Amino acid sequence: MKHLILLLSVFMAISACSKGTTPEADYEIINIYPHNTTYFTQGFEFRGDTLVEGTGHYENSKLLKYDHTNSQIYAEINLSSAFFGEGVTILNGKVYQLTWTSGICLVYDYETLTQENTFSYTGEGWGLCNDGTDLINSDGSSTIYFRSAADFSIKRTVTVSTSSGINVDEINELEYANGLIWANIWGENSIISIDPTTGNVEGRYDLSDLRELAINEYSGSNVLNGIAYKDSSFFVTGKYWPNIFEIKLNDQRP
Ligand SMILES: [Ca+2]
Repeated sequence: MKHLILLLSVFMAISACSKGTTPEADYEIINIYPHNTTYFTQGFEFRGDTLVEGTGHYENSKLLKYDHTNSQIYAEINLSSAFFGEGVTILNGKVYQLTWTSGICLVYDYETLTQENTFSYTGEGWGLCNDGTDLINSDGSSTIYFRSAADFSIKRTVTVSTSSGINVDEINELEYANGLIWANIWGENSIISIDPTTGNVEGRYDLSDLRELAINEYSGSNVLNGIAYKDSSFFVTGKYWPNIFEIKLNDQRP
């Protein structure tokens, strides 16, 4: 691990120099934890110190609770082979897990991961988070849906767009923190922050260097996907990545 951290320091220094007009990187690495390279990460959220992760792919979708510091698994279930797991969030003692094209949101008891209920929805399921009241999901488009936790009905939507009025689609895994929605953009290895009231993009963070680090350690590392927030840090990973990176995102507010 020490060698990896040294390598990281060199890599970050080179990266910062190469940015030229942007001397300050978009983030700072605080710590690095292991991540199982068989996990095709689709949902990523902390409850206290416990990390809840949902993974995808047919016949290999899981829901897990574990200790991110040592990968000790507290609970794990396999989804039906018919389901391709997607976003995951925890609200009021329940875990909600989307499925990609099945139109089914699975609802579990948080403590036991026993499935208790299902909700149906129209369209695809991608990312999922919550603001303490409503469930918030993406579907790969530029629309973000705010839904009732009681029945998954749509309460309102926002369209994610830049200050130039350009819609941002491919919104994937989500996290709600500091009054903003944080989202992976599928395929871009970047994170944006979104005003939940207007849908305006407030900040954009290029994390592609983290994917390079992941690939250097495991060549099968896929795209960045997975944002979790705990104790003022963001924890990010990707599909099949060998690492979870604890990072501080630099403040981009004017
Ligand atoms: Ca998340």
